Amino acid sequence: MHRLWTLLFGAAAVFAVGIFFWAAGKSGYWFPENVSVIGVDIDHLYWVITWITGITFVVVMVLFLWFLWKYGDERRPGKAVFTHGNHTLETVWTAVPAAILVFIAVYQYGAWKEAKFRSHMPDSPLHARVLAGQFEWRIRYPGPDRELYTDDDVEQVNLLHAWKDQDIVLQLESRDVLHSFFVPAARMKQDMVPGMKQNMWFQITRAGEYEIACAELCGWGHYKMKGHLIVHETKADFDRWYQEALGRQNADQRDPSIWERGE
Ligand SMILES: [Cu+2]
Repeated sequence: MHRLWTLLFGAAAVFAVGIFFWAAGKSGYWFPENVSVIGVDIDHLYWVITWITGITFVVVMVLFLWFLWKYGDERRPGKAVFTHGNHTLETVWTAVPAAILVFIAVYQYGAWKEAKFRSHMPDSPLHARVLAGQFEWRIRYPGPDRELYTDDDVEQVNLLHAWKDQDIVLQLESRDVLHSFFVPAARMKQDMVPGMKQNMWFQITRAGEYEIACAELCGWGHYKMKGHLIVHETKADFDRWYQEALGRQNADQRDPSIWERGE
C-alpha cells in the first residue's frame, strides 16, 4: 500500500515536470516574445534561475521518492531507527543554498542596475506619467513642451503610445491602492505605491501592440486593469498620432454638447 502512494507521488512529480516542458515549448502558454533591450538579460537570468531551481527540484524529488520506496516496504524486518541530525549534512545543506543565493545576487547585479538603478535612468525627457487607479491606467503625455499640465498635454486611458528604439521613461504613481505596472513583452514590472513616485524605463525594438497588465491584486476589478502599449515605427509616426489625439481632445473639450450627452 505504501508503495502505491510512492508511485502516485512520483507520477504527480513527473506529470508536473512534463507539463512544464510541454508549456515551455508551446507559444502562447509562456511569456510573449521579448521585444525590449533589457529583456535579453532578464530572460537569461530567468533561465539561469529556472535551471538551478529545476535541477534542485528533480534531485530532491528523486531522493524523496527513493526514501519513500525504500522505507515504505511493510515487509522490512526490524524496528525503525531514529537519528538526531548530522552536523556535517546540515552544514552542507545550509552552505550550498547560501552559496547559490550569493551567486545569484552577484550574477543579477548588472541587469538589475540597468533596469532599476536611478543612476542608470536614461537622460531622456519624461515620456509620460502613468497614474494607476482602480481599475485603469491614466496616461498623460507632457507634449512637445515637455512639461506636464500644460495645454499641449494629451491624456488617455489605458493607451500608452511610443516609438521604436526610444528610451521610454515613465513616471508611475498610484492614486489609491497598490498596483503594479507590468509590460510582459518588455520583461519590466514596477510596483506602484500610493504616495510614491517611481520611474520605469525601457526600450522596445519592434513596432507593434503589447499588453500592459496590473500585476498586483488591487481589488475586484483587478482582472480588467489592462492597457496597451502601442509602439510606432518612427517618431514621426508617433508625432502624427499625437497631433491627431491632441486635436481630437481639444475639439471634444470645446464641444459643449459633450457635457450634455447622456445626462
Ligand atoms: Cu491594479
